[in-house]
Amino acid sequence: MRHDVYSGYLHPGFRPDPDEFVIAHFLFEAQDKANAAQAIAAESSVGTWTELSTMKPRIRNRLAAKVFKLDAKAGLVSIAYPLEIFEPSNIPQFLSDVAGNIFGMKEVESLRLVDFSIPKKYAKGFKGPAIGMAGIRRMIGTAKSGRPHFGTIVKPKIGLNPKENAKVAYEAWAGGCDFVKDDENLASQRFCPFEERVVRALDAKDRAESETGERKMYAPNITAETNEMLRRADFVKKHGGNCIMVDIITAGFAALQTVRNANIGLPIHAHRAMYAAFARNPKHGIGMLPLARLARLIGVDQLHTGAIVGKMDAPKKEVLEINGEMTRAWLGLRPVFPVASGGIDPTRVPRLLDIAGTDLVINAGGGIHGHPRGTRAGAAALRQAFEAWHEGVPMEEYAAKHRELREALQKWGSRTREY
Ligand code: RUB
Repeated sequence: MRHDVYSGYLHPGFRPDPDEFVIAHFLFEAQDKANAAQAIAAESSVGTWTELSTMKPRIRNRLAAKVFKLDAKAGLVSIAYPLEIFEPSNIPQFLSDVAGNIFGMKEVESLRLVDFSIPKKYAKGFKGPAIGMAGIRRMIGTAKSGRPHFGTIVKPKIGLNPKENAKVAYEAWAGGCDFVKDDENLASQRFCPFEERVVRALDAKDRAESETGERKMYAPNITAETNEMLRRADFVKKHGGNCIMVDIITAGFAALQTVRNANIGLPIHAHRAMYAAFARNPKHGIGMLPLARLARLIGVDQLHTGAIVGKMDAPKKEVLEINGEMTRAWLGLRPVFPVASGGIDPTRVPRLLDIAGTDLVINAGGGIHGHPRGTRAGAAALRQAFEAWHEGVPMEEYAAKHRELREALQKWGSRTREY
């Protein structure tokens, strides 16, 4: 490949105005870093592998992306894209620019989108969370206490029929869960049709609410073809539901945007199944932070961001950074409630809270339904683990007077030290 084709994209002294440019930061490896950095800028804006007879100075001068920071030693490059190259309100087009062909270019050996920023006026094309963390806290009644929310994923993740599903959900709420959700691969299979599942689970929710005096949430997974998702979201709304869940990565950001833009008025719980295909390799792909920013921009209200102490790869530093970004002010969009999920059981709760604080939905599936005395006891143990932490009492000491936590410790306690 001739190198000079990619020349002219380096602008070391340039300071992009954050109100006029999209700015993306990449980590990368390449034989010739200066050339590769320019190849990235070119391919994601006006250029390609050869000179073009069709190129006009007005195009090149106005629309070319600019490499304004290059640290060849660290393999870091920052690129500024003029806002004009982005269609308002179009996330797929945003990704085709900033995170499109570039990952497969021969000039780069590996490339990872680490973070990005966008001008406020571009952000205005997106709705952001309709309810957000504060709104969800108001729904459940935890705005004052600021305690974490306790949730569960009905398990087994597939296979229960609607009646069984509702029974498990009821037990979880009755035991102390605020939140019950479907799992990512439960949609509307023959053994558990969506409509019947929702109706029965919402009946169970009403019953649990009147028995406990607490407000509860249920997030049925509406993930499907986009029109079908809208139909399912509408069904949930019409039947008095108070949340919907979308597998945001497998469904796709455009589909998520369609759901959000339909203004259903229910919080969107965002499961991130498949995100690790982009984000797990620390050298290549799209990091969870940029994915989380896109989800917030479009408008999810709760987002899986990693459990740190659980079964999934979720490095502490990265999760804390994402949770921090999701809950702080950003472009006037409501904060998103971070969800810690995957391999959580009651015995891991104090450590999780020490690390991640209380602005958290703590979700446990196996860690509740795997309790020796079943779902209700598992949910109670999860809350007891929080109470112990909240009161500053060592878990083992608290467990002496709390049977459910004691039984959880007997089953899982020895594994806690692994993390
Ligand atoms: C939870 C579970 C979820 C994970 C996904 O079940 O498997 O799908 O939350 O991971 P369990 P992440 O509690 O039995 O492990 O939240 O990191 O995306």
